[in-house]
Amino acid sequence: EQFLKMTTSPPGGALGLCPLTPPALVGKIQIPRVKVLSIKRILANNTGLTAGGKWSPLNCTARSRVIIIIPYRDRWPHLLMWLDHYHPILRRQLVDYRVVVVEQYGNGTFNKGLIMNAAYREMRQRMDFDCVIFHDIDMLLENDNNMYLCSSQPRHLSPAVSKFDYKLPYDELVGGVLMFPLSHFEMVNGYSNNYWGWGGEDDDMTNRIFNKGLAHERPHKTIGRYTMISHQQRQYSVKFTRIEKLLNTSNGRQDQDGLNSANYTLLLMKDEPLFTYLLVRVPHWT
Ligand code: BGN
Repeated sequence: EQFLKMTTSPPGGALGLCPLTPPALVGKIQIPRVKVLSIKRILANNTGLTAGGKWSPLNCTARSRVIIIIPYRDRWPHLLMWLDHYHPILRRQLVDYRVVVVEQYGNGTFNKGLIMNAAYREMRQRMDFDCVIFHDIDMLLENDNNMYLCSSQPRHLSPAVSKFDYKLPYDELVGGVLMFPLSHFEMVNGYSNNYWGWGGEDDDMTNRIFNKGLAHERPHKTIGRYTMISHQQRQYSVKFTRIEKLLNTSNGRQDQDGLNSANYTLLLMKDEPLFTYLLVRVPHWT
């Protein structure tokens, strides 16, 4: 009988597609103010994950295979909160997903765009997926109807953030949580590698998206709501005028500066129980 079961329902194929609105969704999610977390405790609440922070639905075929890339620096407590918050949500959403945390080696000036490109390229070489989400570590989703599943356009999942009073600061903003069908992320040639320090790499991405004739969509502001964990605002490392200048000239560089030119060395890749960890070295900023 066991054999019959296996031959009549091969993995994936014979199962129906997962519902667009999974029945386990709860809608509004309470964000606890303080929570004592440890990897052990988070693991206890998230049995059934595969090493590397992977999961896929058992009883239906997921609509999309998603990797979530989190650029990381110096925020261990935030990472614990992220993992504790999102693993259960992603399972309720019946997403086939993998969580990828990418850290820049050393303490030189941070280059978020470059390490996000690096993580994308490394994962692309190693597995199949069709949807990629770039996720700030400090953003906690307040409503699980905001689905982590690609549609036909790039999608800015975080239009309403607590820090900005749940109002979009400007219409071109795509920072926070941004999702792409694979083909679109490759069409825009990923992120620019030229933004060192805080700020601007997301605005550059907006230019890239428009420049290729794409447009970002958004969930309704009642659903695309996030609590931003409070922390000290990072400072610009580069003169504001330099970032502005880069932004104003970004369109001409798009096809030479991005995924196809990301210069980095992968130092380590490790499947942790709750996430895949990548450590990359990037050139020094001069
Ligand atoms: C903008 C930043 C974005 C950031 C948003 C929200 C710049 C470019 C300056 C020319 N843009 O000001 O990177 O996501 O604020 O915090 O700094």
